[in-house]
Amino acid sequence: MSEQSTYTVTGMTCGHCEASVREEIGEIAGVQSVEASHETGRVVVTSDGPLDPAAVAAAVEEAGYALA
Ligand SMILES: [Cu+2]
Repeated sequence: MSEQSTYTVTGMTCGHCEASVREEIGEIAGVQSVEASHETGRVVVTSDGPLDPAAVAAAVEEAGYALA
């Protein structure tokens, strides 16, 4: 069973930003895939179970952005 969560990330302006966010969130245990759009700021994370919101926030910050 996989679970999907949607986040809003501020500060992404191009495909490189999207890739940074995808890479950092992708390192969280249990994450299967990450979609990110700089146009909408939406980040959709598919994982094999519930994610720790603090871990997601930390990963986004590590990439240089912030959760809205
Ligand atoms: Cu960018």
